Amino acid sequence: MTTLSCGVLSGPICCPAPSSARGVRGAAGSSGASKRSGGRPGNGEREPSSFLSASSASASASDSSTSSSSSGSDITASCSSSGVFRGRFGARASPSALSGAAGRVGRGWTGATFGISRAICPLRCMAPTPGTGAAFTNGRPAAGSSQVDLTSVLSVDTRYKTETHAAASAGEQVVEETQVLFEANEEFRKNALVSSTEKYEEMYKQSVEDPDTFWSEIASQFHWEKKWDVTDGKVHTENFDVRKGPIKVEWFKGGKTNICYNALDRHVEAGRANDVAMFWEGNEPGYDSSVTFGNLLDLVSQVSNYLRSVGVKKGDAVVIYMPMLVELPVAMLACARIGAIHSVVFAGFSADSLAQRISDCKPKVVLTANGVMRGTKFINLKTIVDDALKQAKQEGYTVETSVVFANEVATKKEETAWVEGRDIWWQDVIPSQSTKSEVEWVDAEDPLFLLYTSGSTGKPKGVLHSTGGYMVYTATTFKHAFDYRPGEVYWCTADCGWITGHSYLTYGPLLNGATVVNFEGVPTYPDAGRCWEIVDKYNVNIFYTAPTAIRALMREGDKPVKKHLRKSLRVLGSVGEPINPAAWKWYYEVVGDSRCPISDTWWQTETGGFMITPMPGGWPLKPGSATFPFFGVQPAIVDENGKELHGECSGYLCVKASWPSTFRTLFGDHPRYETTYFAPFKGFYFSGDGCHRDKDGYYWLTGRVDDVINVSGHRIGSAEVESALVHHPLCAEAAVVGYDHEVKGQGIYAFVTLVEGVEYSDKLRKDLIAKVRSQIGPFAAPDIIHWAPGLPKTRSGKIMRRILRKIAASQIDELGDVSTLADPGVVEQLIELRDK
Ligand code: 6R9
Repeated sequence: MTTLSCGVLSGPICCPAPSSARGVRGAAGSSGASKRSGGRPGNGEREPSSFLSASSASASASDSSTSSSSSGSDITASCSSSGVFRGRFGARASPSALSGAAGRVGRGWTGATFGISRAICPLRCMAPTPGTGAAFTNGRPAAGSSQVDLTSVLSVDTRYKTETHAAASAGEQVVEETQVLFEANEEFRKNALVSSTEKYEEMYKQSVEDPDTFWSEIASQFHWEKKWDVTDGKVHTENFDVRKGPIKVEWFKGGKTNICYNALDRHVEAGRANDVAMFWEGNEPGYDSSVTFGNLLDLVSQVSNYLRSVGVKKGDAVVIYMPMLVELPVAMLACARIGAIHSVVFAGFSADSLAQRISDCKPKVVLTANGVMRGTKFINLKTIVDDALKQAKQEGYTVETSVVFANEVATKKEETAWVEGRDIWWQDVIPSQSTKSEVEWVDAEDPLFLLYTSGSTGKPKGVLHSTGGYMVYTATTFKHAFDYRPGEVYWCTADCGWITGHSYLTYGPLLNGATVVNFEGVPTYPDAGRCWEIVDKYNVNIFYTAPTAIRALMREGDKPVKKHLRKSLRVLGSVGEPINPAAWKWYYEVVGDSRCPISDTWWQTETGGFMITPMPGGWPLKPGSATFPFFGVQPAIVDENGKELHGECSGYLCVKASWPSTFRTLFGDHPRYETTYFAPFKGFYFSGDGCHRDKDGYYWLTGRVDDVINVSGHRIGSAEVESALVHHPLCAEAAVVGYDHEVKGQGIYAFVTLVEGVEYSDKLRKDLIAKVRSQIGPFAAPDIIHWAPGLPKTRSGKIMRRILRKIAASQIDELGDVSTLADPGVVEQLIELRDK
């Protein structure tokens, strides 16, 4: 048996102070925020956030001075060609800032090479189409361009209809940026899975021209108890066009398989039972364990047998609210093994959020733990679950069984609140189960999991993924985007509460038989070198994290990195938000010693797997660009009228056709699935992101264009935060927007109107923040509360968020036309109150 998550917490633990208000980016923005630092979540307190929320990491030094890098680079950088970079951070990178890299190359980046990248561009029609891009200039609507006309969409959320374009126009600053290309050296390229642009081009072409053959060949490498149906040579059916009927996507229908079998049994049967499947590293250094594929299969089988014993059947939902113990992926795989649908809720969400998700999917069982330590902070998960189950009961749904993992490292069993008859200790019921568990063969189209994500309205969306296509796609993307080689150790820092933890901590790597590192803690505990200590400890070859974590670590300087060898690192990855070139360069030069390509992977909860991503060695990288589409992905950049733009352009990022892991619906709300994603631009899946394609065909994601704020890689709907704020009895109205934040990417900026006669005070500010923490979770707490006696509204009563975004960004001279406001005087008042 394995020794999992046991031991006793010892010794005093010190925690670095959280970042101060200096974390706010933007000239005037920073001063405003610093005056409001009292409004931030409690001093010295660490957020119970996932690793990806490195925002709460300690910070001292300002900008890290990136050391000029060492020799021995495997990836070489090439010299610059001027171009336009559209990044959220807009900071001008002088050519000299990047010249260290360029200087090492000794090979000029020539037009000839651009020729190659143009040739490989899957959207080969690179010549700008006159007129089509006219509405945008570098991602912004050109002067005089028409406002987006989304009024024709099928009942899309009203706010979305009116605000999409405003958000896009309020978007990123466009700056001239020197584009430096980073190219893998000969040796790396020679051994890469996709070793040349020609190979990519050839495979990409087949994947879009004949997706059925392309994906069937890959799918055949998995175990199928029964092969899928083939109709007229097709293994998939789809309708992406609301005008042609209901949106529908199916891949490998009729095929019977099991993702757990493919992720575990298949490797055990191939003689790999004793190979390590997962290294678990606890929050506290010294607490760790390793689990072989054999161990993992035993554990999963035991949990699945238990679930069966309490009546969980194929198609039933199971909610998992657990910290990053080995038991979390185990619980997911156990559900998959018996055909149950898992719904993992990030163990940083509040009781209210958990209750909402429980009431929505009505699980028979909730799997949880009594508590967890994250850094120096103890989080009492059991009381949150108790609260949530009470709330769900009041709303009419009663959970019969709550299985509680006794996490002795964090808290004592005796100190855990208990509801007799409902609660049961994990350790009392799981280890006694048989380690043999029959596999439930499910249809490729049977649901695998539900994962809630924020949208532009208050109610989170239950994104539903099915089994077969998701399995094939996550495995294939993992392999290619990280150029994975058998035997390599891979570390993804994401929590399983987010899609990254599903697709690239659990399913993708395990399907490939990779050894995964699962880390319970935070990147800066006990110090800023923790990540690199872990990299050396397990000889991590592939390291995948989020820009927010990179920025937080970068602020600590190079020393904590250089203290550790990091020789094993071969490929780095980034996910969750656009990575600004300064962070990219630091990650590349300091963390990767200028040796490791960075896969900046663009994708979403909805897409299930990588959509636009580098394939290391396949083509040169541009810092901040996710580069090119994955096999089978057909991106389209459209203008506000839904017209596809060609060549160099900016607009709304859509996808033209299905890919195997397309989400199939929103749980219990197919109409919302259609109106949110397929109605805005007819014939396309709309991602909600803005995007620029440069003259070489590289894709640059520029952030959300809807009312979703991306805080430390976590999607938070502004409506969700607003709804939490107005729950406070003294809050009359709230409007929430995002603003640039140095570490978190975006911070939450809330304009709040109090009820008549109530005095604005610091105490109230804290209470409002506390309200959001308790309603959604600490990671959604507003960074800034801006008192607003009035909000800028049109005569029809719609809040003009465009103006609020400008005020939040201190771009007062860019407010634009305010004459259509019911009361233009409100704007003046808000500007005056900015620092109050
Ligand atoms: C995987 C994940 C999705 C949103 C997405 C976009 C942003 C993710 C990105 C990126 C630029 C990248 N995003 N990866 N933006 N470059 N490499 O994060 O899923 O939580 O659903 O968020 O995150 O805005 O629309 P999810």
